[in-house]
Amino acid sequence: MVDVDAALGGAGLRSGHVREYVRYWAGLTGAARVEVVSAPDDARLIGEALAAGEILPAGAGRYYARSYVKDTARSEERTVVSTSNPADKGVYNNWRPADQMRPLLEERMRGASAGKTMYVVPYLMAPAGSPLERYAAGVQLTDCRTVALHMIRMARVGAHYLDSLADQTSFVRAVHVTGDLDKLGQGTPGDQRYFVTIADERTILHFGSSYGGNALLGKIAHGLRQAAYDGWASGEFLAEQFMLIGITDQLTGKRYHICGGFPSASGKTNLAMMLAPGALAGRYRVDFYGDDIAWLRADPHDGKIYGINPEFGVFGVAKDTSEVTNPTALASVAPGTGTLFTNVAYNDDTQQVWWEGRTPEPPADVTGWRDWTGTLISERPANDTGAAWAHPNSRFTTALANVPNLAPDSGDPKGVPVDAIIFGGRARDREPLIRAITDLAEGVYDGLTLGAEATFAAEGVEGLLRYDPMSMRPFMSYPEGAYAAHWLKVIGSAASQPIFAHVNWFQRDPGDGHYLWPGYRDNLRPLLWLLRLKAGQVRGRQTPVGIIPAKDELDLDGVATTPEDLETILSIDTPRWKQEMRYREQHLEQFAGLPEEIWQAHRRVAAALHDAD
Ligand code: OXD
Ligand code: MN
Repeated sequence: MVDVDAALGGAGLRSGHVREYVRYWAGLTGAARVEVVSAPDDARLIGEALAAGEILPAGAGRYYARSYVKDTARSEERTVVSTSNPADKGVYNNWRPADQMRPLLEERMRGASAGKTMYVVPYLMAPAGSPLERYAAGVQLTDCRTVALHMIRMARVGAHYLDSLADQTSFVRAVHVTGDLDKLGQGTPGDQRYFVTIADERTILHFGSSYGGNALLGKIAHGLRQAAYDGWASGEFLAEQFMLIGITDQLTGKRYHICGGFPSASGKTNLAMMLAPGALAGRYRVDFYGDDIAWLRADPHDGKIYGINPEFGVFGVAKDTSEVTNPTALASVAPGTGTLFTNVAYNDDTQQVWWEGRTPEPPADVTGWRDWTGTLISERPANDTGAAWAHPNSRFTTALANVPNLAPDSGDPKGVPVDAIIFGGRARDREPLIRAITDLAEGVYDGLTLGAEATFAAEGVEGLLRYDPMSMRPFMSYPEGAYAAHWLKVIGSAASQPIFAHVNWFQRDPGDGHYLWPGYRDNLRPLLWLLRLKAGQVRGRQTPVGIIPAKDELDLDGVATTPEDLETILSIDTPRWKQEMRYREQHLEQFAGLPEEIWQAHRRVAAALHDAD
């Protein structure tokens, strides 16, 4: 039996509650050793992981890892939210009783770390001193060293974060056991994996993966699922899969902050890391706060909504990241940043990495290049030459401090006041470039009906989006009706409320399919319009689905667009919207206890569309 007290005491982890927790799981999983991890251990752990062949060098101060081939993405089907209260079952949270799931996970985890080290990773998902600090502390136990290395990049990691807690019991117990990846039947009817958040016990039990969102428990399981539940149970805050940016008008000195949710593949990270377009760069600066999670609370003193990014790093999708789409991301993973790449292509000889979209064509000389599975490109089977070199969900993991335009006040424990909340999904028609919503219930309604084009035709219904409420569908931890009510309560309690907007950078010409808006840096322009609208400097044009910019209100200096394309993205396709309203009704009807304000918002929009004829 491992001497847990000696290991924890030696590392300065004094809390009796933490010791009891570690003792229990070290015993159950049968770990051979226990080791506490703090951020300064990074260099040593990197050295050990290199020596063990778990990671490879990817140029100066960067590293590369391949995951097990059947362990490459977050698994939604195997993810469960548990509590002791059946009323917590929602449409999306895959609720199961805690008294059923805990024994099941304990059975899977029993003895499963035999012979391995259990890394004890004390962490904080918020800047220290945050008003939400009591919801931010956690201790992840993991039997995988690369997971510990990722956690050091993605969370504030150190024993002192736990020992300084006002309430020593208030930490999330986050247990990660990899299991024998070869024998878990991933994706088959006999799948052994389970990723469970027992939300009312603030306990996370993940078994059967050492990859990303399944294994870095501070991020999604704690930062989103558990925090959303805590925010609701305490009535204090919202935890959302949102990016958060700052915009500074260097002429007036005013600073603005915008957060917002985008379903996957709708450009959230690119937007979060956006720079001002050349023609506007002299006046506006865009600062980065976070690309994936924001916690929002109303401040009782000044009546504003404050947002914080609880994370410490970026776990970004590598595919399609280039000088054109996201130069900021490339700078953030430059040599010397300590970046960990996962499942991209790797060159044994040069230690370079590459992924689809990094450059228009893969390296011409394939010498030394291996794909993400480790197969030499030169030795790929003849029928396999067209397969991607990098996995589509390959990633880079880098600390926020490496992002060149990280906001100077990103570590402010209070967070930053939020001026606007935006939603946006990839939609080829109907959704204009931007429509602003000034009514709270209509804004929340818009978030609840957020969707993006499904990647495959959904049951043949043309125009049907895959709805992804607030971009939280995979992370919902409590019922949707209560979720909507909590949104109305938290934002409604602020004396000065953010403006809402829905954006879409992805409208296409129905004829030749070209994008009607250039996107990327130019996306700053509609956001500036939104801030001007909020300040009463422009009036826009009221439509049944919100206020859209009058053409002369958008600053288009230097934008490559045509008057025809602009006309389309600044107009409302009423027949398509009427069709959409029927789908929305079906979507919302699934949610028990949806507040009457949301239904009223839906009926108001439907009536306005009706009257628009
Ligand atoms: C996700 C992520 O899965 O951020 O959404 O990694
Ligand atoms: Mn995400």
